Amino acid sequence: MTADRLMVLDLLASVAAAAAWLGAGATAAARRPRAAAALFVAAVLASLTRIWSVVALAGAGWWFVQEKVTLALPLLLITSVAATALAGPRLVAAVRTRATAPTAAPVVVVPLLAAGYAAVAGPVHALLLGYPATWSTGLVITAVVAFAVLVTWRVIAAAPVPGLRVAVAAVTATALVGVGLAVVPPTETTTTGDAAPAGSTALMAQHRTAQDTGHGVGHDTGQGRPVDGFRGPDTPAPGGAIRRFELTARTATITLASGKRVEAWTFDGQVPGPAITAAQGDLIEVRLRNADVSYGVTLHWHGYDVPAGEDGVPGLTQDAVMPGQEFTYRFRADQAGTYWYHTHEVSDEGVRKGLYGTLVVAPRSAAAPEDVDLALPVHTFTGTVVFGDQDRPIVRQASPGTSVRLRLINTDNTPHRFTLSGVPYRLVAVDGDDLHEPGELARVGLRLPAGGRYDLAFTMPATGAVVLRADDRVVGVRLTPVDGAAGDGEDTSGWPELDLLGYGTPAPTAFTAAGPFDRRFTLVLDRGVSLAGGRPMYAHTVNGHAFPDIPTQLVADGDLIKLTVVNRGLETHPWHLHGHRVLVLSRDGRAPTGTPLWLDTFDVRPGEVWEVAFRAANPGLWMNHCHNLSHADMGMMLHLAYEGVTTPFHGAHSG
Ligand SMILES: [Cu+2]
Repeated sequence: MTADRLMVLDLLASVAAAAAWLGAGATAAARRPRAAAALFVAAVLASLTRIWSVVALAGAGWWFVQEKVTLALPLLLITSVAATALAGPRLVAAVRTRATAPTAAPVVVVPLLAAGYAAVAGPVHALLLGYPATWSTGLVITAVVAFAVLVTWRVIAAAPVPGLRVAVAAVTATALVGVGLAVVPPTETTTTGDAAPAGSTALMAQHRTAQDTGHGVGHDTGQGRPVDGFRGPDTPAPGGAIRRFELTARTATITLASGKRVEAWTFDGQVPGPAITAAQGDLIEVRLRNADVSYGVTLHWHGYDVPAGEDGVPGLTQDAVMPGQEFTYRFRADQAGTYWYHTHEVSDEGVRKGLYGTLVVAPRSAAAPEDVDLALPVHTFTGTVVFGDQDRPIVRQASPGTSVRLRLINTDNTPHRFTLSGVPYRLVAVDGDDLHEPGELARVGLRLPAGGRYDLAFTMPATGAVVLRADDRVVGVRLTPVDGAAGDGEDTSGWPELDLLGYGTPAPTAFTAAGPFDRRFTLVLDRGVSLAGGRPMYAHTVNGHAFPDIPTQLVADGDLIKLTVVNRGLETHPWHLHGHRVLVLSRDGRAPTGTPLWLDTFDVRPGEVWEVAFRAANPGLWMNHCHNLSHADMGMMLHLAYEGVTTPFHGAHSG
């Protein structure tokens, strides 16, 4: 069974165990031995299922079972063994003799309810607190369970309970110690992962101090190099041109092809914003103005490894551009391929409402460009999937033999599944990077993570329509070799999903899974109640913390970094590191067998463990976050900082 299924099974078993133990206790108290005995059997079975599911889940990694093994299961085991020993024989006897009174005795009811309270701690911790269990949460939860047992005992017992006062005092003291531990800052850090390098403790301590100010990174104290000093050059590479663009952010009502009207936030009154194109080696210069987007705007170049001062993160690399203000971005188009830009200020709302556009850089190679080249940002406006600026199929005529490139860009918060029918094709690039010897594809689904890009290439066939669909139902593009050829091709919903880890063929890479790595970081993604930044919320957490309380990852220029990302939750997290592309080392322990995969956004699905690596070669301060921007907004983001880089800006809060 896969880890995500085991997680769900374990959750269901833990809820069932809690309900059955509590039900057994309640029916025993109500003098209904048959019902109590049946629920008792169900409770034992559900508890055994939990033990099995936790053992099986442990095979996926310690992260998935940490709080279960250290807290939830011991509580459940101790109480359910006691309940079985004390209540079990008496329930059996009561069913046999049909005597109802004995089942209401404290020696039957209290152990059954105690097992119920202990069993409740399992789903409560898993759902409300998440990873990891700490001494603090462990002591508080144990004390709460014990207190509930004592109160139950006192209520049910006809005679005084011996030692009750001492027990209540001990339980209260335990709870207070637990609360105290939560207030005292932890001494260990979870972010450095399994092999923190020598000297990192001092660095992390220094960082924790910076964090106490409410930010994850060092502020400008006159020492170090401010991040806004890392700016792009003002000349193109030899032979390149200067490509100048002006974008003005403004609110506007957009009318889609179907007549549907959208209250949008736009660049230049259009959605998507103006296409930015260049050839490799050109200098791109974009002057951003803000007319009336009251929250402010910035431009972040998604997947483009610009100098840090051009990265467009408000409160970290620049101040947001407020109405009436402007900011000019300048960087060399060193990377060829398909990228996109979007605002990073209140980015969940800003991107959703339309503040994005495409960035396509043509390679400076001898290869001839495709005859038909479409950049297709795919976006959802209030439930309507839009390709480019069209919510109706884009219909083109292309004569047989025409070469076609479709650049798919997922600008939504969740993945899309794309299918191309009517022609064999190749997936030639992912996240802007050309794949090595990509094979011919047909009748497969391509799952594109939020923020990610796929370039599809093919030659127009002599007959029939070529149809690009999103999510098997929305026809985005229909290319026909002759006028009048119609039809939307076949039903694609049953097509299997392509696994990129086995696509293409291997090629040498600048480094490999063998390292050696200068630093390793582990990010365990989950949900939990958080007060991060003084904002109470049911946060999306990283190692039990939410932004801005997640320790910053500190690196040195030139380091080779290994990043392990674990998803303990039930939602997909498209992980996105700014300023660097990462090489996939493994997913769930399996290394890629095909092309090297250099990604800037990788979907970590429930139960998955990804290992990726990157060279720290772009000094600055960078966001490292979930690109489901609503998750980022609810805490799932942190900073990656190069040693000695500071920021003069304040209040980075936007994913
Ligand atoms: Cu997420």
